[in-house]
Amino acid sequence: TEFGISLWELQVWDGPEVVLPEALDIVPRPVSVEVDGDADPFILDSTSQIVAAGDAADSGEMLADIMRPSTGFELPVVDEPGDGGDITLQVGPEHAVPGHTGNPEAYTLEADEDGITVSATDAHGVFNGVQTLRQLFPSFLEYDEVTSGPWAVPAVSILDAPRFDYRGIMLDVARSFQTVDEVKQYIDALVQFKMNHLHLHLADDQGWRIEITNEGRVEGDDIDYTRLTSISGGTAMTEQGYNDEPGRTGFYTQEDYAEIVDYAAERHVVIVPEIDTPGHTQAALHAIPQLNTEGAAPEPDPATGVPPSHGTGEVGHSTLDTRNEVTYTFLEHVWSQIAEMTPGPYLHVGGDESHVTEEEDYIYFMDRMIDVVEDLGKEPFGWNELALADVHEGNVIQFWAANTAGAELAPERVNENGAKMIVSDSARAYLDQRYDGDDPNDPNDSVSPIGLSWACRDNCTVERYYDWDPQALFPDVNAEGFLGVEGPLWSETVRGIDQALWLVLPRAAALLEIGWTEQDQRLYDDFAGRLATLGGRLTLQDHNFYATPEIEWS
Ligand code: TNX
Repeated sequence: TEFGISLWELQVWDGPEVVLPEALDIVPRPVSVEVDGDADPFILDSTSQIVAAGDAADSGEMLADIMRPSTGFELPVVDEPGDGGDITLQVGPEHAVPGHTGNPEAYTLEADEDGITVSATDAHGVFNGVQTLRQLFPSFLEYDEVTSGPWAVPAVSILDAPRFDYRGIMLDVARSFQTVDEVKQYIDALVQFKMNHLHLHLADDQGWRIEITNEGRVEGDDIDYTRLTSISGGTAMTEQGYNDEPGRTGFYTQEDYAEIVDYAAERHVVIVPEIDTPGHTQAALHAIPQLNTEGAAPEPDPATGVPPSHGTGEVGHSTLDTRNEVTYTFLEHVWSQIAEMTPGPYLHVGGDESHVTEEEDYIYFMDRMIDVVEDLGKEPFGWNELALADVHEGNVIQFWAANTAGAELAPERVNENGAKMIVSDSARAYLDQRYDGDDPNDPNDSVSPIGLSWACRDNCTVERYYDWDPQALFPDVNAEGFLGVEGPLWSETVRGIDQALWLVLPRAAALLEIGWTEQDQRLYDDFAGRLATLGGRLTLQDHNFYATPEIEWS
């Protein structure tokens, strides 16, 4: 053309390059970050105090616990300001965050030479602000031995609030067990990226991980519930793919579970317990003879003519007998004990891949389970197959794969029945997938000796896991129908916390940013830049992660 540019170039030019403002190295990216480059930084010193009264006190103590070992400073947590440079955490109705009033997770953070102040209307907001503040200090803040400073924080003004109320990560302890301490480490590693729900997959074909006692059995119920863990607490996944170690066995006593719930709650994390039903129930059927009615007998494997055995990776062969009252006696007892131990609002009834349950039986079962859970004062939660049932307002549908039962009905259930949607698209949010390579039996095919590959084949990179919009997947679903996002870690190939964290990080950080940061504030290159310094932090915290070559770790 006369301007010297070809038409082709005109067509591919799609507007000015979008550049996001500086966000320091904070993950997830806050709503707004204003750095005052001319002002002097805040410098923590040996006289500094943490001022945190009332509802801010717990976050103050937690921050002090992180900072004392590395700084060597005393850092007393006090009610009133002292003389040195202070970190002030404050909670009160007068600290409503402009534009986000009423959101208990919103906070502001102001730092200058004279001090740092984190303010919010709720303890959860201050806790979130503290997670941000950790990332403003040098990485060695996270180390457990005294290191020299200076412990400087740039002069900055931050205002922040989440996009979604639910930002979850799942841990499958059924296929392979994780101890209480390992679950705590998982929580520690993920709360710094503002995870606020931990979904525990407590029962599946391969194992049952939560103690249920016989206390409170209804009349006529002769089931010995202790067998669930005395028998199926001792089973687990057999080896799979390159991971030829069998899964780890074990279970949580009710005290263990309470310890996890409390540890999570102190960090503003809600536990979402799942007992997967009516399929994925070999472990329950194995332990409880009464459940093995004629209607629960597994179909023989068409290839071999024998029923599929316990402990293999095969799913979809088991079902509870949906037309026998013993099933409901059993589940009402199990759920009433779990409800009692679970302060959070949700009980996850599973519902995925019930391939040997007739559809009408499945619907009958789920309609009843919705009532069971609601009668316990809790909100039913299920994989997208749950959408086949007549879900009620507020029930939660967890979308996982488009070509599965219920997936097509889910948008209608949200718009018409008032159900809520959690997006866990397997092709972009499944944390059990190998980072690359799709042959699980060939270690040379992939950097990932562990992990499955069915959901995103040989491209499950950080970029792919970051660069999508959960709402865009469902353009017809009302915005208020989206509760949030969750990244599940299935454990067929995972053994122990180091392997779990290796698959989860850094992809969970990508997913948690999707849950926190508005879509128009998210660009992969910008995220990759902020993520770069977090590898060092994770190392100093002793949390394993995959140092993917996609990121220029600094
Ligand atoms: C499908 S996702 C399952 C799980 C497996 C997972 C492995 C879902 C609701 N069901 O039972 O562990 O694939 O990626």
